Amino acid sequence: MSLSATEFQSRLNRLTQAQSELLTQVNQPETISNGVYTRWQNPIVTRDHVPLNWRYDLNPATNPNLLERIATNATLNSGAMIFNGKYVLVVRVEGVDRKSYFAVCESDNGVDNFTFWDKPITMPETDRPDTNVYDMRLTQHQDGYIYGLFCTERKDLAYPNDTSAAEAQCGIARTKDLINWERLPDLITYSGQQRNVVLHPEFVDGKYALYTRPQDGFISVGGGGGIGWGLSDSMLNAEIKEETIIDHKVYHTINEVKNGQGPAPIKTEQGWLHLAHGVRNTAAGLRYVLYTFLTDLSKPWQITHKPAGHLIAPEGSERVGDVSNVTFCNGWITNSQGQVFIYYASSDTRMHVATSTVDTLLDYCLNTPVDGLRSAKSVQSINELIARNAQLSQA
Ligand code: M1P
Repeated sequence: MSLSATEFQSRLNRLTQAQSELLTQVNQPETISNGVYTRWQNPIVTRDHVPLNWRYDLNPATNPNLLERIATNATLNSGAMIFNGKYVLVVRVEGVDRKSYFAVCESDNGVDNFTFWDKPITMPETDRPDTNVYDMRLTQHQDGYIYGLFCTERKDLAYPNDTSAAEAQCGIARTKDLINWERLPDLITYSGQQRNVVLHPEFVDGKYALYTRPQDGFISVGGGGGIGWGLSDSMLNAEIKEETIIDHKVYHTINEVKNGQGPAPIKTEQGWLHLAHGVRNTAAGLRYVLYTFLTDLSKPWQITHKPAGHLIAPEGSERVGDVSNVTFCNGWITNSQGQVFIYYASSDTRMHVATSTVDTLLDYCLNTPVDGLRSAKSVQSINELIARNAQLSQA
């Protein structure tokens, strides 16, 4: 039996009202923080933010019971930038069919009321169509274009009988308006696969500079891994002939298994401020955390400061989702007041924001002890701090 016209309208009103309440909800910062950054209480983009007309056939003649026709599974790993004075995210929206696509949403203040634009991005394909596209890093480049670098995933044809054998490479597109995208050929490197590739915002030695993450296989980086660096003459046929690892995987650290550059780095007076993710294995599976480091202003491939351990790790309800125990970030924004908005996804399921400032993150990078790589060194750092504090109380 179908809904009556009144019941149909009433169900539609309830759906519309619930979404409107979600989209206009005011977000508040957590009251306690570590001083380095502040988490905000509500997730900022969830699958329930996806517009109703992307999900429901609103015609009573063809959908008399107002069933959801195209459901969303998750909203996660989003690129970010200021665009036309708005805080804009290019969200990875994942359907229940496991296919991800990109969609822009915007907010006036960067912490709440994120609303999707009218339609998802129609991303042109190359001659070899993508099976799945995800995790776009946005870079406003010195050349005047906004670039979106993302993972393009396709069936690995070397293993025709293995239905989970996949190949990840770096897809590239550019735009001026975030609506019309020009798809460029995928990045060529001489590593097996690539994920987490990010375009540096400035030319280096007159070339385009890219952060890479070479990997032997789709999930396991194998002998590869680490955050890489390479130059390309052009983005029209981007090719990195020489790839150097600038931030290695290291035994018994937060990035023992793999790591990857997050968003494009922020330029500061003290160097380029980077955000990345590090992965280690546990009995409960992989654990993804976020960490920062600073590189030299004129040599962005040289790390000058790297605090020990993670900046952000999954907490509370963030710990649970489609892929639990994950924080992942590929978008952050710094505004004209030097505030930094870190847009991170928890457990491959929903988007959050944490705020800080450029000065605070620099202080964190410059003054946090480095990883001594041994328990004894960690204790030494604590004892040195206790001693300095003791001198304070004696003074
Ligand atoms: O599931 C966690 C993340 O796994 C991958 O990241 P990485 O290549 O560093 O392992 C990506 O699939 C990412 O989208 C996902 O969030």
